[in-house]
Amino acid sequence: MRQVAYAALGANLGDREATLREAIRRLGNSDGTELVRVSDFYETDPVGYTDQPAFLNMAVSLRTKLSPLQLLHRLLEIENELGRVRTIRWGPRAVDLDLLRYEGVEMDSGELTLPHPRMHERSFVLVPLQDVWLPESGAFPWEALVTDEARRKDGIRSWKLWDTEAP
Ligand code: X6L
Ligand code: MG
Ligand code: MG
Repeated sequence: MRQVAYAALGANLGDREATLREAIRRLGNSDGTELVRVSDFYETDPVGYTDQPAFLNMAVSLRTKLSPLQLLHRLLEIENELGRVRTIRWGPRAVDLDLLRYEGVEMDSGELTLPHPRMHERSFVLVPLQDVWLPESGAFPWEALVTDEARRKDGIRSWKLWDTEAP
């Protein structure tokens, strides 16, 4: 049985697009895991710690037979493979892969909280997530938060469409 899960991706150092494409490729090639949808790319104003370069953000939906913790560990492994170095909290990073939701799972283990508790406060998560949301997950719960006004205020710019060799 494969479960649906959603992940958010971000990068603001180096060749952001190349890094995100490679992260998605590796995620789709992970054991027992297939991509379902890949969002467009968005360039976004930094949040939290604002004195850093703009991010590219995106999201994916996937089906996996990995458990939530196995999937989290795979995401962290890909971050490491692609050169993530953890320095200052909320600071610049080559790549960031966050697990947002995993079908049917609510948990808080210290290592992993599902669903992600603060995802709906962040347009850089919600806008791409809306692109990849699957009908079987029900109506998109944050529809009312994703407005042109919110996109403008939060500095979310369409950057590039996902084209070619999609999943
Ligand atoms: C007050 C205090 C308000 C903290 C917001 C929000 C902190 C988000 C951290 C916050 C606060 C975060 C990205 C980013 C980060 C990203 C963009 C974080 C972790 N990651 N900005 N800032 N995209 N645009 O992926 O999400 S740091
Ligand atoms: Mg993050
Ligand atoms: Mg992260």
